[in-house]
Amino acid sequence: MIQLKTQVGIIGAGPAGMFLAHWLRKFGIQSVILERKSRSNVEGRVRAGLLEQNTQDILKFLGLADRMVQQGHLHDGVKLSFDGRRIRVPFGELTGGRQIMIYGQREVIKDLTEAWLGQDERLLFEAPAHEIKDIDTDHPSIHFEHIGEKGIIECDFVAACDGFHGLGRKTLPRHAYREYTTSYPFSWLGILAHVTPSTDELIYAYHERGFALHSLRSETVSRLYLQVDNEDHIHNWPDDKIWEELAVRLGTEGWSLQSGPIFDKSITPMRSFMIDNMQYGRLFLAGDAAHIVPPTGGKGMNLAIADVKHLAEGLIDFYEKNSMTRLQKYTQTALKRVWRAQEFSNFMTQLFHKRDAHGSFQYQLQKAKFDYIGTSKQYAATIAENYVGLPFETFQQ
Ligand code: FAS
Ligand code: PHB
Repeated sequence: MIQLKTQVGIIGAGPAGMFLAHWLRKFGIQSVILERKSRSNVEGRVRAGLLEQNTQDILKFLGLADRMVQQGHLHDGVKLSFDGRRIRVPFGELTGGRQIMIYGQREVIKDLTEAWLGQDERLLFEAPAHEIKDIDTDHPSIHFEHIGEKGIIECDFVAACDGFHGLGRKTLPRHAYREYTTSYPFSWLGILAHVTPSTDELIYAYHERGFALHSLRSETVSRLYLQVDNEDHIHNWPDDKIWEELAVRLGTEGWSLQSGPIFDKSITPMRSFMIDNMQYGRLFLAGDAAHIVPPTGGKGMNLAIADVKHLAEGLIDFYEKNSMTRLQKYTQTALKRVWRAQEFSNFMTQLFHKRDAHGSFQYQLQKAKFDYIGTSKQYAATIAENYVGLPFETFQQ
């Protein structure tokens, strides 16, 4: 039996778990991280790519931003297309200088994991947590298994950073929260390809054949997405068909899409999900464990990190001032941003995805919104400020 004792037991070595562990360490608070998958599995996941201004600032605050600054791509605007007409929404002039950084989630995870293990801190891979006990006492525990051996972590707090399919939300008493969920009648087919990006900024495109997004990872790797039906299958999409469809949907006058060898492709369903209570006793949820947003707004990972800021500050107050006030308000504080991100992600998803017949009433509403972004600086500013990430002060009124 592995017996560990710490201040904060963390389940999950994704963005939420790793950011929390580093933030607590910066203030001398001990934690142990349990991760059910292997290190290579976690670091190999192809997921998000867009870091909000807040996330960039937090990485710098934690002293973990060096590689992001060297290898990331700062963007000062985004391109929006509708039926082949393209406009640009600038960030800096509309948000007082805030920008996004394109730097893959897997790179962020590699940086945080390397830094954590380099400090000889405790992180057990292939160590699934099976049960969280005594969350309504001041001595909760996490029961896990690691390479065939049972284990227990005794701690003051449990942070369930274990994603949508994790243990944390399942441990909350069912009466303690209300669930909200919306599924969308489409999915995203995502690819990574060895080809120089055909754009210097992201392109979100509505087309009568469906949505497409051109993102990137480096000067030689492009990241692109296509709207597909939920029942579609990756085997229906050979590389040349993907490139052909992307070129049509992203096309605009005087522009062409470069193609290249695809080295990763997958289909991800779209959903909005959340619960209205992210804590119970000494158990706290952060990130996808408590909420899922459609990736159209590039919010998923950034929202997880925003939760961590509030949870870390609450835990620091407990250990430094013996105050539970911030922890008691954690859910209330975090949900303000979560609802804002849910609304923005839903707005971007409804605006750019094909749902009704071309020319239908729904289509005309989408086109009217798009046209308004192109003519109203005020409306464009709402898109810009939500996209780069609203400052934390916004929610402190
Ligand atoms: P994560 O799911 O990243 O991490 C949870 C961790 O907990 C996992 O490593 C899991 O193995 C571990 N775990 C679970 N149960 C456990 C247990 N019982 N014991 C121990 N460990 C356990 N967001 C964007 O912004 N843009 C995107 O383009 C985008 N694309 C995505 C594509 C896919 C396929 C998916 C699934 C998500 C995507 N997201 C995207 C959202 C994604 O980036 C999440 O928001 C982000 O990973 C959330 O981080 P965490 O909350 O840490 O959860
Ligand atoms: C990505 O680069 O993977 C990405 C960027 C913006 C999004 C979604 C995904 O909205």
